[in-house]
Amino acid sequence: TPPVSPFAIAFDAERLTLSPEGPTLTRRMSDLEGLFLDQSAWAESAAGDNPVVYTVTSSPVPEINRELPQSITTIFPGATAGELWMTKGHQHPDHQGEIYLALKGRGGLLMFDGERVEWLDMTPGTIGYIPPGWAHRSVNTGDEPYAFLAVYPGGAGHDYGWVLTHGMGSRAYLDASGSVDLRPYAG
Ligand code: PAN
Ligand code: ZN
Repeated sequence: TPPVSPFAIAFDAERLTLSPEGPTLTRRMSDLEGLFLDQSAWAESAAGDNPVVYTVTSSPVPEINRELPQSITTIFPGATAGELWMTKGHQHPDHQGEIYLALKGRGGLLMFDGERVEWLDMTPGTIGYIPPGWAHRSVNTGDEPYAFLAVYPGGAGHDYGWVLTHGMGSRAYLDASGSVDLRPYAG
């Protein structure tokens, strides 16, 4: 494959769109099987109105070695049996690092290396660094959509099975005062 030529992407910070734009992915509740602690609340929601939990809009940079793709994830506000809406979460098979930049709303970047858990509060302007070997999941902690830019090595790949096997170390809820309440993963 010949390398991509240099090009500019117009980013609309209000509408969170990229132009030119690559593929867009929509994750509904039914795509998040086995991830929420309360499986029956998940099943009821997935079989019911099956809401869109998040979207991922990519730039047209290919996901191959040496390229540096970007994407914008938008997580809608919500909770399933109290557990805040979130991305599936994944590990990069060869443990490549990644950079996130929060754009809109309020969120968190939950990371787990199999033993240690880290949580970064993400508000517009926060750069979250994901070091090699840390599985990562994003969470909307606010009451409006939470959006962030991700930049990652094109050959990184996405291992979703790792999270199903190892979990993410913690789960994110809100306490009575509206602060993030991280609970042991369980289940
Ligand atoms: C991000 C994520 C994106 C969606 O672009 O892929 O936020 O999360 P899941 O892939 O866990 O569903 C990234 O970390 N790319 O490597
Ligand atoms: Zn990643």
